[in-house]
Amino acid sequence: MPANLPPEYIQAELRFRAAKTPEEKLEILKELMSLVPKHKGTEKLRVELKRKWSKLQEEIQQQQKKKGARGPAYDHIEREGAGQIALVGLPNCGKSSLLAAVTHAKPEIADYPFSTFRPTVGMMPFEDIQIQLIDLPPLSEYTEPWVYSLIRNSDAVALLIDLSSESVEDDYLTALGWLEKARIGLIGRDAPPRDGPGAVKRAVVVGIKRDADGAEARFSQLRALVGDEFETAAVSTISGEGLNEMKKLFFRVLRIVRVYTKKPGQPFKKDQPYVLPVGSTVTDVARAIHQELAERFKYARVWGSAEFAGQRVERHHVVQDGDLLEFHE
Ligand SMILES: Nc1nc2c(ncn2[C@@H]2O[C@H](COP(=O)(O)OP(=O)(O)O)[C@@H](O)[C@H]2O)c(=O)[nH]1
Ligand SMILES: [Mg+2]
Repeated sequence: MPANLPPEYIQAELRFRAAKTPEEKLEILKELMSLVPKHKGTEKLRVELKRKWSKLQEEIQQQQKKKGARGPAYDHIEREGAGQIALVGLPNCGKSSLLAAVTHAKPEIADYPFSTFRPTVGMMPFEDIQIQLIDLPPLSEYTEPWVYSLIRNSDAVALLIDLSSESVEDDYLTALGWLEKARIGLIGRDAPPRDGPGAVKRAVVVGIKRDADGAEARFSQLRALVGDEFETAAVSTISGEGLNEMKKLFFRVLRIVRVYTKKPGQPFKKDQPYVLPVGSTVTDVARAIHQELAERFKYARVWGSAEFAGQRVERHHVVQDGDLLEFHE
């Protein structure tokens, strides 16, 4: 064994030997992999660890097949709030820091890769709604299938690119490459809907660590590469710059509208919106309140998207974000 391994590695190695289940071993192995310094002298060791990693993966999969198990419990995360966005990116790009910056969640943040083993969920307040964010382990050759399941099940993806990296363009293409391998395609907010093969997710691209030296030029490079395909924002989780703009993009990529309702004769009060997909009609809003109302109402008055405030509109009128509706039965 090379002599220059950090003491944490030796400690983890001891725990690895003592671990009983392959799942336990796998967790510790990931730690070991993150603790090995990357240089020529550790090359053999890193190959050896990767080999062990594949073997353990296989072992776990075999076991699960026998048990008929469907994989870990976090294959699916219950949707909460107005929509669910998966934070996706290469190791160490700042996913966990971003979650911590805009929600109350406390994910583990570290300056070494593979610090996130499990999904962590946080609710991001945006104006009068909450958007659910999922922090995930990074995209890499070690990414476990459940990570991709969570991405597929999300409403949209935020692809995070580290602006302190010397290779933003490569990083971007590498990240897309991993997703593609898992049969996940990304499209922009306004792209026409597209069918698989595999899953197709709406996405935004977020350049992170914009406070780093040279980040501005790298963000320009990234934007040139992304073109019109995705909306982009540049943020720093340290200074907080760009976070507000990013939140707006997150809201936009979910393609939702907020609609407020009131009873005839009641005063305006903008709170507790109904959240519906873009393209929803007045009838869809009524249905969100009550199926019976959807059948029963004769017309609605709309403040916002109608030509005149309080204009009477028919059932198929498409509502816009921020509309206020009054149903008449
Ligand atoms: N300069 C700078 N560093 C950041 C920023 N966000 C995260 N980092 C650092 O990047 C490293 C990786 O962060 P982490 O959130 O654990 O990344 P993850 O592996 O993608 O979850 C840590 O050392 C963070 O302190 C940022 O906006 N600016
Ligand atoms: Mg992390």
